[in-house]
Amino acid sequence: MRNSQDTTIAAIATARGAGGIAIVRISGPAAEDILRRLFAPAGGHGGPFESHRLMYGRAVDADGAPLDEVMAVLMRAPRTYTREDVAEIHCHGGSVSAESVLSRALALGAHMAAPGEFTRRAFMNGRIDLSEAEAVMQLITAGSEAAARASVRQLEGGVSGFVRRVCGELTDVMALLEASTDFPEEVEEEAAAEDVARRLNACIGEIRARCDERGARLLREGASIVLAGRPNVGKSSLMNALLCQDRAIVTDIPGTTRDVLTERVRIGGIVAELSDTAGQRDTADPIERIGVDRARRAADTADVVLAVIDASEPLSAEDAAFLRGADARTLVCLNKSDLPARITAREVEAMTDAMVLEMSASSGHGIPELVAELERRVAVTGEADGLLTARRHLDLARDAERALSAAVSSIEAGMPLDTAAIDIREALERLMEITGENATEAVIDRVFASFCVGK
Ligand SMILES: Nc1nc2c(ncn2[C@@H]2O[C@H](COP(=O)(O)OP(=O)(O)OP(=O)(O)O)[C@@H](O)[C@H]2O)c(=O)[nH]1
Ligand SMILES: [Mg+2]
Repeated sequence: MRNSQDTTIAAIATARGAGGIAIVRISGPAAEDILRRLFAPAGGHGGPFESHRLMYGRAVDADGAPLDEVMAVLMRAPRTYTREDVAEIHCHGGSVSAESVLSRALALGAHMAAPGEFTRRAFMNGRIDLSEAEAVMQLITAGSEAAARASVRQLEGGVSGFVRRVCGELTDVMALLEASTDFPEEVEEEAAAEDVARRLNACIGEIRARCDERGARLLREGASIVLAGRPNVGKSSLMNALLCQDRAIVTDIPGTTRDVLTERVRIGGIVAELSDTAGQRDTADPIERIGVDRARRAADTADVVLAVIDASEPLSAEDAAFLRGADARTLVCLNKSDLPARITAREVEAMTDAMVLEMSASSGHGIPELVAELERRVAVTGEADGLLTARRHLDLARDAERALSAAVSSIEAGMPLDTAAIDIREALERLMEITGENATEAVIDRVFASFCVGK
């Protein structure tokens, strides 16, 4: 990695393609000098640029010929994204203008920025910690409102605050342990051990409360909801009703759907993948059989399985088998409530612990209730308290939790207190890796490698 003290970097910060404006960003000690040489403010005043003030003028090439009509701003350190001098040139969108301004900045001595290098400089210069830097990228790639909210909270120090608090407590505990090993005559060992174990258990509790693996996965990847049931019960019709569009083919021929058909929907502030599947039945048709297998696999890994039953027909052996296989993920959809009923919700409820909802894909009756129940099931609880959402953070927090549990066990087994100290130090190191205080260059490289250029 270049030494960020001496080099100046530049990149196009906006997405490629046609758009209203494109922004070239420059950061480093030469930012002001480069801006002066490639930007001519309207009115041609020769004085120093005022910091943090947007100026109108032209970007010019080496001969002073105009490249584009632009807005430019110089932001002097330290009140900037990187804590270095930063210049931004707002060009017209599309690829040509920003590319030519960027080329000019590079010709004037800037280096092309590596992916995430601006944010890396913000981290290196101590403006943000590693978890906050990661939040920037999570926010850019968030697929739902809930994921974006969690990223903003992390960006505002939600994760860092939690790490700092637990590390502070563990550092205090370490001091207590050191006192009891250094001055054994002054510390009552048994009372100290009890106090340490109690405080470590409190830290373990706090870490566990942040590690909701399911919630984190739902935020990162969204929930998967699978429509399943025997042929012709109305799975594809319900898919279309939930998507509010005519997506899946619906016919009165059993076995219409052959493959798994997946669409993204927004439910309860998170993104969900809703899948329609082939009707479950024994079949000699090899293509349909593959579809039936795929349907089973999709249902096996889903967060919510919508087990669809046709209420206008007597319960079949396949329906009964389906109800027997119901688990906590299952929601029974008793469809075709607009037709005369051959099965009632009460009869189905008697056969399963799963919730049963009556509905009609044709008339829309019961669909809002189905959506509300789906929202309830895929909603992420605890996010307001700063759930850890990044895989890296969860793994480190789990390692820390394991080390602390080992410390508590050794104290409870009556081992000397300095044995526990080794585990507590291990936990401290893992936690500090989350915020980057104790992260190796390799870890930092890995984090920033996933960034886009210009951020
Ligand atoms: N009256 C009524 N008919 C429905 C309802 N839902 C679906 N149907 C009809 O039932 C038939 C089968 O619907 P589909 O949605 O194709 O059923 P499916 O479960 O996807 O069937 P496969 O793809 O064969 O497994 C069609 O003729 C639909 O119009 C409903 O709520 N009420
Ligand atoms: Mg279908």
